[in-house]
Amino acid sequence: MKIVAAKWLFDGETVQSDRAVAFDEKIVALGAPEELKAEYPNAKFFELDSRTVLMPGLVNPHVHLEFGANTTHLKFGDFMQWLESVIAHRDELTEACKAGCYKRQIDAMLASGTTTFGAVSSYGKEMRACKAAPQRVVFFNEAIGSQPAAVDALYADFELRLEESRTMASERFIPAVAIHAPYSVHPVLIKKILKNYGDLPLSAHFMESPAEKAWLERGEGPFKPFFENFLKQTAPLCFPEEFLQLLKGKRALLTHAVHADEKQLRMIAEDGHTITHCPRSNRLLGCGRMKLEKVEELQIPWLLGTDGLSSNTSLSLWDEMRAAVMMHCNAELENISLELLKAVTSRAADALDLPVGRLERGRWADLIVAPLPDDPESPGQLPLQLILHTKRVEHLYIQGEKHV
Ligand code: MCF
Ligand code: FE
Repeated sequence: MKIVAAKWLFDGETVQSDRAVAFDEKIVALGAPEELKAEYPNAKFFELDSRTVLMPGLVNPHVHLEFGANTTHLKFGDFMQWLESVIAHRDELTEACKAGCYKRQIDAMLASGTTTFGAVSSYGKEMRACKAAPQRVVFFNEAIGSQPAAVDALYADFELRLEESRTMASERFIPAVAIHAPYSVHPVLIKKILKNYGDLPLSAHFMESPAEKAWLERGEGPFKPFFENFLKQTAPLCFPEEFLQLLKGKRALLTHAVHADEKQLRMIAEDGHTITHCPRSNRLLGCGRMKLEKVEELQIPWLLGTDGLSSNTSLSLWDEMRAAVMMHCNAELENISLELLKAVTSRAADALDLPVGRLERGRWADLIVAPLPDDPESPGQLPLQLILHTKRVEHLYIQGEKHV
């Protein structure tokens, strides 16, 4: 067993000082350093530098590793133009991203302190790399396809990938389901998937762009010619509310929700879903700012995701937190900083139903130590200072094993 004592500690909810954590694979106790030393005299004792913070490892619930080769291929600024560029470069980009490319992304996440990530996968090509990752991975097998005639074939392909991921299931590799979006997945396919795999963790993109809103709510906007020309489809598959109705009874992670209106947000709140906020992706794809204040007013739990390198420049949750602080420019600084730290630790763990994200007895010892540039003047500013300055972590443990 190890005991790590810290001048500063964030337990997933609050900032504390002069505390220690005793752990092996799991956290055994959180308490005053001298008390823990006395209680576990045989444990190895470490005292951290006072200019560091001990905290739970970060949880990134939404990343697409398949598009990790993108730097300058995809067009940023407008969602439809981005989507068209994804379709044009999809094969080339996914071909360019092989084992080394997945590993680079996994290592970058590790170096920045991410101990759990949710990998959204459309083809399953990165399954092995995710299985081999040191992190805990929720592997979201994605279903996509809107043509009724293709439902059976799409389901069969989805099922193959899902079942393959199931053969790899462990404490550190959790098979899960992603429904791409309300505009791109046929309701019959959604029903079939949820009937057979409704007990697995569930994620879906929802109300991301102005184009999605115009199409789903009014059958108008730039999605109209897109669907007519590419897929001979003249009307949307379902209204946003009908999509949410299909998910009723599940606790889904809904990604983006930038253009969800009050009624839809109320449904999300009532049905117990969570919103994964991806501020940099939203900015780069021309989707705008999610109304964080409305989401908080309705008490919808919100998480923070990086999305993939198809709509971002890094997979660091610290970069994402910095962007969130800047984007939500009317939010009170100390408050949004603390909320962001909770979003990437305790709230994300709760939403994924994983026993991590809090420094609490019985949880997996997925821990990080983040450096501070100097001694903080006041604990109230510590979350903000941490967010403003952190790039890499000094130490990282997963199930008590040191990886950084
Ligand atoms: O979250 C972003 C933007 N919204 C939708 N999809 C994706 C995002 N990043 C990657 N994607 C993937 C998605 O999984 O791009 C494809 C899907 O496979 C879009 S549909 C051609
Ligand atoms: Fe995404």
